[in-house]
Amino acid sequence: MIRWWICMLQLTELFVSSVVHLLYGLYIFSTAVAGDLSQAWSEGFFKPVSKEDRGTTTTTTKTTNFDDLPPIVLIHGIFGFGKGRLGGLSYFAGAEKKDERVLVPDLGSLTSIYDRARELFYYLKGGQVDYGEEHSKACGHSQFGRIYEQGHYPQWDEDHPIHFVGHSAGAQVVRLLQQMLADKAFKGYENSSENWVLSITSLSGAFNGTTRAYFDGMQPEDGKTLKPICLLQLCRVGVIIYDWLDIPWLKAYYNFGFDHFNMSRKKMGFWGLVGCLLGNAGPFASGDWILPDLTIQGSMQLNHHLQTFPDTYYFSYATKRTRKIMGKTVPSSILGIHPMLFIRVLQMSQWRHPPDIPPPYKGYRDEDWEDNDGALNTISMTHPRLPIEHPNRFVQNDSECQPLQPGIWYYKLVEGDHILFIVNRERAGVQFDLLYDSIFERCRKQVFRKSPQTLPNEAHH
Ligand SMILES: *[C@@H]1O[C@H](CO)[C@@H](O)[C@H](O)[C@H]1NC(C)=O
Ligand SMILES: *[C@@H]1O[C@H](CO)[C@@H](O)[C@H](O)[C@H]1NC(C)=O
Ligand SMILES: *[C@@H]1O[C@H](CO)[C@@H](O)[C@H](O)[C@H]1NC(C)=O
Ligand SMILES: CC(=O)N[C@H]1CO[C@H](CO)[C@@H](O)[C@@H]1O
Repeated sequence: MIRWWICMLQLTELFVSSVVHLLYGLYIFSTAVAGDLSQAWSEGFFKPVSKEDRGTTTTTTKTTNFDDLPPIVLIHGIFGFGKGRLGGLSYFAGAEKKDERVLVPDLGSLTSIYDRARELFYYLKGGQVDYGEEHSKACGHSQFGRIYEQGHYPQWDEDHPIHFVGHSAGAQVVRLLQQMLADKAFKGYENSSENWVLSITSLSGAFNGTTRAYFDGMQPEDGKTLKPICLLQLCRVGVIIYDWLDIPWLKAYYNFGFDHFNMSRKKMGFWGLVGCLLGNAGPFASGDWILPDLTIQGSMQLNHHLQTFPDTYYFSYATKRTRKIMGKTVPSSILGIHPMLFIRVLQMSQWRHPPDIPPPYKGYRDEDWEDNDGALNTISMTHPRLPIEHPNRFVQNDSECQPLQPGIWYYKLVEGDHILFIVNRERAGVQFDLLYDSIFERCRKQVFRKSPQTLPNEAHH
């Protein structure tokens, strides 16, 4: 009887969280469509929003006088999208307009950290995405992907380094890309080095995994496979069908990023769909998608060979929406937390690693992982701690860490949930501007390798 109740409770929870997530997804989607339609309406004719060009045409005309300025590249996280996807909607809620030279690449919304890092390189340098022979074979996808006729920053090298700002999983993408540059992992670019990256800013970065992955359906045993009935299973089926149907306008509008897996009905037919659904092929079969990279086990594996480099500047904002009341960790607010995240904040603050399976690492303690922002545990967001803790410094007041030193993760704690600083800027209010202004100002004014660049508008004086 008790078992039955627990089972019903779990199914109810699954139902509620599926509905909440689906509604939020639909809400975002319809906001994007409505935004586009109203824009088309006001322009007096319907002009389909084409993928790449939207941003590039405006930036190229703009950037001519800003050529000396290193770009600031904003990297989205899970379910994220870059400029041109979802019409005029901005993942970073328009923060990209705060500076003359900002790029917002689209790296696929559910692809693995590895695939995103490869994609990002070619987005910047130009050329056809090469996922690497070994990796592609192991994961069952094409070695070559999308072609970027024109790189967004082809001159990128050690003398023309870049600032990166990553949200959530985006922070790991940038770290992996930097390691790949150091390892000279791109064919034909044997000169690459870690110093192509001038600074990395992490916003709620997923450095050491999250216990939320287990609530959504990853098995805590291995951090790689899915539970038979869970939110992620529904998501998996939805994504496979979406990619199989391959409706061009819909995919141009929103893309999970699995094109290199050839899941379209035109390519794999009906039986291919069955094979994917049964788990014999596709990203979910080989584990080459984002969720396995977000478990504690997956992050440990990833982090194993990621370094913090001595000549790069690192800054991190860890978010938190919990507090301690009489020794218990609970959500710090009811109305302040996004409805989609509230249940998860509560659940994550109560997470207990199943006692019958070995802990993910030696010295693991549930209480370290209680504080969270509804998607990630706060402890995971401050700085990389794997396999040893990387150099770091807690910052309370921006003025106390100047001048900034490279090779150290400065981190701040911010009261906010995981999506406070993205998609919708009204929620964060004045905090939104304070945060992004300080990030952009740091990139432009405090972080240099050689001599400070002259800002174009200063040069004219
Ligand atoms: C996917 O399709 C392309 C051609 O459309 C082919 O070159 C490639 O080998 C295919 N990849 C896989 C993994 O089947
Ligand atoms: C690599 O760097 C060296 C020295 O910095 C330079 O001479 C050489 O042309 C570079 N090679 C490539 C392929 O860029
Ligand atoms: C930050 O530091 C400045 C100068 O040291 C000081 O005036 C200010 O009160 C500090 N702010 C906080 C929140 O501690
Ligand atoms: C914050 C935290 O607990 N980090 C852990 C990440 O995983 C490694 C496992 O090797 C631990 O050593 C860290 O303590």
